[in-house]
Amino acid sequence: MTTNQTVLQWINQMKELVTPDNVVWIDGSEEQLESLRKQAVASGELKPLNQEKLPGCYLHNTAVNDVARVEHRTFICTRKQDDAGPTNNWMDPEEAYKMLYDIARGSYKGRTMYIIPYSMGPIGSPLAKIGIEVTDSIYVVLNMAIMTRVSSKVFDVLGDSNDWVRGLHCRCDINEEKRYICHFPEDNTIISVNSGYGGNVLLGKKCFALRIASYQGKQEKWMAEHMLILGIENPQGEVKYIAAAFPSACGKTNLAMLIPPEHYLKQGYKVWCVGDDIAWMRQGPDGRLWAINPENGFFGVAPGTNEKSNPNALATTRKNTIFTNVALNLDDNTVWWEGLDKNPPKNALNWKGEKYDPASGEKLAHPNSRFTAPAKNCPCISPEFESPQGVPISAIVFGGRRAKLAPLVYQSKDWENGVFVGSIMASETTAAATGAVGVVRRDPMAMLPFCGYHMGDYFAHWLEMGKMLGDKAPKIFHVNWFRQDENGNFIWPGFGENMRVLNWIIDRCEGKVDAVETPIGYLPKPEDIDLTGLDMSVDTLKTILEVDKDAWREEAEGIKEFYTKFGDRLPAVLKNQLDNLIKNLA
Ligand code: GTP
Ligand code: SPV
Ligand code: MN
Repeated sequence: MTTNQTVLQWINQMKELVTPDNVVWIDGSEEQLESLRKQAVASGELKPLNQEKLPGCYLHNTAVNDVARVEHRTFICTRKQDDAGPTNNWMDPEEAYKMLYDIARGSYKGRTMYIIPYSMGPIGSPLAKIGIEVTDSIYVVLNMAIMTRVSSKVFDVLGDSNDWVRGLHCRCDINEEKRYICHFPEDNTIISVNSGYGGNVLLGKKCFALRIASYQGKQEKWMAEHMLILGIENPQGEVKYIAAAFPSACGKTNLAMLIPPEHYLKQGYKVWCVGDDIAWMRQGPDGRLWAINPENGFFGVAPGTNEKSNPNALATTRKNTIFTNVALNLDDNTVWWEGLDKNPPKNALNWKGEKYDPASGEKLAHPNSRFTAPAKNCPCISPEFESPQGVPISAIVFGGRRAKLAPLVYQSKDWENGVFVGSIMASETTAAATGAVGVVRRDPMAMLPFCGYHMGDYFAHWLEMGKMLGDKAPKIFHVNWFRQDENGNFIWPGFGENMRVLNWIIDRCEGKVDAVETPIGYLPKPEDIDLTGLDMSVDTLKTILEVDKDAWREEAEGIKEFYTKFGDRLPAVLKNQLDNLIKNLA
């Protein structure tokens, strides 16, 4: 398939290491994928679903101990420990290679090695990059074929170049004690062993498109971010693009596929989805920041997805989709998850594949159950989705899951202040990673688990990008859809209604609306958030548009403590921003 020596040599080295019985090069053709689906069905790795209601759809169950990303077993292996920074687990590259090779050695015995050439981004786009993943899992091949552009054509683009990312995945025996997700940013390599869960094994996604790519972006002056990209078309047909970073399971897929409220639709507003999880952004020839979505599909959270919350996502999953760890309705061979509708199937298998006992009170689907669906299935996929130059970004939005404190929306004062706002982001943890759920933690730019180098240097890179972009830099905002009342109910209706906030953001970018200056940034005047058709009083809205100075002073103490982690690699600009915030709150 290729004569590229750097590829062939590495493949040979991997073959000698893992000693497969067979080797199959994946060319991305439908025939080849179809024959793999058949094999996976025969082995029980995939269950075919009701082909009338869900054509081309399958169900997969992971091992019970293997249902989410494992941050404590994820490593950045740089020669100098300090280059991985205080927020990453680190291992010496030599030691890591030795340990991983010991685990991987001979592990493909009796199995097939699949070699997957793929492009992150439209094949040949100046913003795209190439990877090759070697795996012994058909599930991984089939998911990669949805999530990335898998094709022998990537070798035409690659030519003789050595500029591609190596990825070795070995299922081994899914032993948690020997599970490692290791990144070697200094040699473009990823090794993942003993897992079969998406974020740990679809190596194009978090491992390459964020951890390795963030490091590449620092060297090459571009940005790899955990961001959705959406376009808002106004009634005049003009489209403005927003990139938004929220931590895992905090609403990126939902916002990216938003359907505007009725009265916006009537006026002619539309929202287009460019991406739901990752953005690669570079300064364009016109000086603005341009973004592509490097992925080709959605690996979305199933629970909570329904006809009301996200009809576009639901429609996207109605064909050619792989469901992972949802429940199987045995009556009609379809899938179900919490929040799909109010009628859980009585005759069903739960996400572990066990007969469901409705009296047990247990969940049918895993909270981190997911769908893998092709982007082109999405009813609102942007006409610019395949555009090699990407889309120009007008606004960058940070957001977290905060029951208290963070207001519905505010705008930073300028780029430097915006970088500060991103760097102090905090959010309640979710089921997307193993560990406690609902604990507030600092998650700068939603990149805490995904930055492939020292986060102090990452902040400095953001500041550099701002200097480079100058007055063409996007405006930076912060949102919080998750404020709760005393009874634990969400105050803001969220989902499609978030359009009302996006509209204020776009109006701010265009200088069309005023704002109130506060110590943390510019907040909307309550009357400037359109509440038409919404059962919400201005007084209620006001409660989520407040800056509680006492609470923020306490927050500032937490930020100060967090910042000490970065030592002298914390840019002075951010230290000054924090001092300023404290002064403004006094
Ligand atoms: P990853 O794929 O893990 O990166 O997640 P994500 O950021 O794409 O999150 P997603 O859109 O899948 O949403 C995760 C959960 O948050 C789902 O259960 C949603 O129902 C819920 N959610 C999303 N948007 C909103 C919102 O505006 N308000 C409320 N209350 N919940 C929301
Ligand atoms: C996330 O956890 O942010 C995801 C899912 O998007 S995973 O691919 O598992 O990382
Ligand atoms: Mn994500």
